[in-house]
Amino acid sequence: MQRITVQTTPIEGQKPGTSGLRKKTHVFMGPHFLENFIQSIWIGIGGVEGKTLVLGGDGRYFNDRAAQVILRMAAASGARKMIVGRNALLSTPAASNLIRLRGTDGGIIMSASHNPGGPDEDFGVKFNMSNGGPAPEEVTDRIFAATGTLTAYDIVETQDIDLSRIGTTNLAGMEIEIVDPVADYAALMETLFDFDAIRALLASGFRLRFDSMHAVTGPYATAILQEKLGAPAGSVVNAEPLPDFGGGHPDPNPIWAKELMDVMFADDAPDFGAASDGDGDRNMIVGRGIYVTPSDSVAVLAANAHLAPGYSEGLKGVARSMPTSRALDRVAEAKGLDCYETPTGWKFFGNLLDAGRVSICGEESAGTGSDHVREKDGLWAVLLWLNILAVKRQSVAEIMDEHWREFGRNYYSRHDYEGVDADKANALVDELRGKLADLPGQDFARLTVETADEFAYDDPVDGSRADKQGIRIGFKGGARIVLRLSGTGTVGATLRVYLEDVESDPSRMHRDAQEALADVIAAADTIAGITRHTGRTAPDVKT
Ligand code: G16
Repeated sequence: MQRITVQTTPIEGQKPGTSGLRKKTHVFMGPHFLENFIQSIWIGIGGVEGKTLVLGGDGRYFNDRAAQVILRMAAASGARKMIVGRNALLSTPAASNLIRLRGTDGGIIMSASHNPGGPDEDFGVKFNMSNGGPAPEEVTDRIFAATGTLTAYDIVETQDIDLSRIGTTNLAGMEIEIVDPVADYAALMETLFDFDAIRALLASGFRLRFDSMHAVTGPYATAILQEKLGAPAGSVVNAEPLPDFGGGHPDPNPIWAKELMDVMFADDAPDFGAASDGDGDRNMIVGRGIYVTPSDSVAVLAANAHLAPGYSEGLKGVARSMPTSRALDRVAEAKGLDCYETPTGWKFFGNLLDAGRVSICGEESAGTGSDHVREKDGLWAVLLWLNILAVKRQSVAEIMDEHWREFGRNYYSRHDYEGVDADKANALVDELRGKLADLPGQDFARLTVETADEFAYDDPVDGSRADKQGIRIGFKGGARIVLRLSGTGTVGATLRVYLEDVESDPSRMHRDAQEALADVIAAADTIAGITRHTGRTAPDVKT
C-alpha cells in the first residue's frame, strides 16, 4: 500500500450546479476528472485530515469504481474515518441522516439524482456539510476555485476494498465502517410516523403501489412498506437498483413514471401510488385517477402534518422555492405560519431548518422534506401521506377536493425546453431581463402584467445574497409566470417555464391544468419569445 502524489492540471467545467457536479459518465471517467474534483473538495472544505465523512451513492454506473477512488483519496489525505453504505449505496436522505446521526464532518454523495445512468448517461458528485445538507454556495465556490488551480492530488495505491460486508476495515490507517444503508433511516421514519395506524390502513384492504424505478429506494421501500408496514409483496415494483435504472429515466413525474400513471388511472387502480427518483430524494404522489402536483402535495402535507406524531405540536414555519406554486402560502396564511420563498436548490433551506424557522419545505421539482434531515426525502413524503390517509380515511381525490375548497386551487404546470443551445437560451433571458421594467401595465392573452422582476434572495439567517435566481412576472388576479435556466442538466441549456393561476370558484376547480392555464401559457410565449429564440413550438416535457 503506497501513498502517491499524482501531477495533474486543472480541468475545465468542474463548476457545481444546483446540486453538485453533474456530467456525462464518460467525462467523469476521463483521466483525472473525478480525482481532480475530489481533491478540490478536500481543499474547499479546508482539508480532510482527521475528519470523518459518510460516503454513498445511488448505485448508478461507475458508483462502485468512484467509491474506491474516493476512499483511497480520503486515506491518502489523512481522513480519520469513512462511514460507507454497503456496496457504496445510500439514498440521499439516508446519507443526510447518517451524517447527522453520527455527527460526522460531512459526506460525499455519488449521484446525478433523477438524470439517467449508464456509460452514456450521467454521473454526479456532491458534498454535504456536517448538518447533513448540501454545501452552500460559499463552499461550492471554494471547491470550484480549487479546480482551477490544482496541480496534484494524493491517492493510495491498493487493492479494492470489499464494500459488500458490514463491518470495519482499515485503509492506510483510515478506518472504514460499512453499514446497512437502510436500518438507521427506517428507524428514523418510525419515530416520525404512526406505523400502527398505517399498518391498520394497509390491513383494511387499502392498496398501494410504490415504483422505485430501479433506483436506490428499492431496498428502503421494500423494508419499510412491505416488511415493517405489511404492504403485500409486490406493492413495491421495480425494486432492484440497477446501474442504468433499467434503461429508464428515474424521474418521478407523469412522463417518466408513465407505467405507474397507467396503473393508477386504470379501472382497478390501487388507492395510492408513489414513485421516487434515482437517489431517493424526489417523490411523486398519485391517487386513484388523480395526480397530485408537487406544489399541491407540500401544501396538503403542511395542512395535515399535525396528524403524524413527529409533527403533532404543529409546524414552526414552511418554505418553498420561488418557482413552486403558492398553494403552500395559502395554507401558511390560514394557519398563521411564516412562509419563506427561497431560490431553487435544497441547499437554500438549510439555514432556515438549522435556525428552527421552518419544519416543512417543498419544491415544484418533486422535492418535499422536513427538519428530520437536511435533504428532500421521497419516502418521507410517501409515509406522511400514508399517515394522513390512515387518520382521515379519505381517498386522495377527496383530500385534494377538500383542500382546494378550503384554500383555493393553484393550477400549476412546468414546461421544459431541453437541450436548447446555451447561447440562444441566454439571449432569451437577457432580452427578457432588459424589458422587465416596461412590462407592468401591458396586456398579454387577456392578462395584465402587475409585477415583473428578477428574483434575488437575502438569506435571513446569515445575510448571504443570491441574485439572478429567475424571472417572475405577476398578473392581476394572481396568475404568474417564472422563467429560469436549469442548473442540473448536462447537455446544452434547459429552459424552465413555470406557469400558475389561482382559482377560488369550486365549480372550476376540476379542470385540466393545461386548459386552465391556456392564457398564461400563451402569455409566456409572447412575453419571452420562446419560439422566436429557440425555434421550439412546444416544450419537451410538461409536468
Ligand atoms: C436538484 C435540487 C433541487 C432543484 C432541482 C431542479 O434536485 O436539489 O433543489 O429543485 O435540482 O433544479 P434545476 O431546476 O436547476 O434543474 P435533484 O433531485 O436533481 O437533486
